[in-house]
Amino acid sequence: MEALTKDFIGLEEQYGAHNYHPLDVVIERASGSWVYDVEGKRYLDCLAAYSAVNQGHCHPRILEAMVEQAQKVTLTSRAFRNDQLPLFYEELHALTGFEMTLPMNSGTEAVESAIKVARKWGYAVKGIPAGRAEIIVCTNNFHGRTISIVSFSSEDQYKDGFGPFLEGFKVVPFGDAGALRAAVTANTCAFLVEPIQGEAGVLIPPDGFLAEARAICTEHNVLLIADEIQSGLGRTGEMFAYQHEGIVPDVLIIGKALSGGFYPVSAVLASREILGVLHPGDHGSTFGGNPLACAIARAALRVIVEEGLAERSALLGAEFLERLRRIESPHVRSVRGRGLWIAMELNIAARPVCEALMKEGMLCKETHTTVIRLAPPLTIDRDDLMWAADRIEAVLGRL
Ligand code: IF1
Repeated sequence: MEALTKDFIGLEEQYGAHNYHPLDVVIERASGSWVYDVEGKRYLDCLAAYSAVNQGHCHPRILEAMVEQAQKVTLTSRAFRNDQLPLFYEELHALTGFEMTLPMNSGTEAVESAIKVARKWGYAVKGIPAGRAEIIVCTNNFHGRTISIVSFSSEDQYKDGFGPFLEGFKVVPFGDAGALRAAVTANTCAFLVEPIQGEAGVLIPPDGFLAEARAICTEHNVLLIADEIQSGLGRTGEMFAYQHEGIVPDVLIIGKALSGGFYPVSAVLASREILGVLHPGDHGSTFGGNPLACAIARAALRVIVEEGLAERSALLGAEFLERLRRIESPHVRSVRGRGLWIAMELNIAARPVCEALMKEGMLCKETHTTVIRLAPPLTIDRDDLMWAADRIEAVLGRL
């Protein structure tokens, strides 16, 4: 390891909380699909900050919007109105068809907010007895890390040492519509689901699962809440992953690429009947809906639409998947994916493979010990993508 890199890592290990185990690359700058470390070495980014930089790093149009807005006004608080928030609302409505938006910051906050809205809707509209609302979630879910969200995690580590936990959640196997149907009671207010599970390793549910979940929710007056924080905004080859099954959720949660990686921006979208349960003082956030965030998000959405990033994801993703499936290696168990969101399931530990790929100039991250998750910026060049596949083939061939 070079001296400069070592110094930065030393400081981080000494003064920072050790809640991560990052690869030992210290990034100093980035552009498009490429990042550069403090030694000046470049790497192809095949993670895209877990899909927060679908638009590519430091996209010039988003940067310009950010700088321009930062010179005008950055934060007003919601005590006053600002001129960016209404335009952000209007553009989100035009893009998604949802009637209303609740602006927040991190993805976790948006999920928390959706849970609050769903419960309140359950009492105020559905008529669930006070304090009895239930929300159904899936095994292997990942929706964030607050106490309420880890309360319904099926991953032991995410809960270990953080109790006592919140009540009111039921867990059903991901992809099992029968189990969902059986879990619904008169007190169920919502079913919260990732249309494709990210942290679980790009797990795609059986065909028809979402459509059936939609039907069950409609039949029992249960809100279908889609967490598209990672799967949304082009990643899977559609603007939103729920479009693959031709359904529309009642509540849509977005984040990550909503800012193209410039700033934490998230949102909860729903109908007037649902978001209308919130009245002044019920919920809020100092930074949520601030003019800087809104200007950035507006530019980030424009880039996704005008550069056809969902279509790019579908086309390049299909080609990449096919190329990866042609890799003949005893170490590869299976390759799955949708759009430019691909998981290679290995028969060996994935971490050393990611470390070897880093040495070859390509960055990606393991999940669940044996899975390599690939999610490059949707703006990636076709040649760079094929180069990445060659690197993976070479590294697997050497092991
Ligand atoms: C980390 C994972 C990915 C998410 C979905 C909500 C959130 C996330 C579907 C919360 C966040 C992030 C969190 C980040 C790494 C990353 C991740 F491995 F942890 F699960 F992408 F797969 N819903 N996912 O994927 O959004 O508050 O973080 O903005 O290090 O925890 P957030």
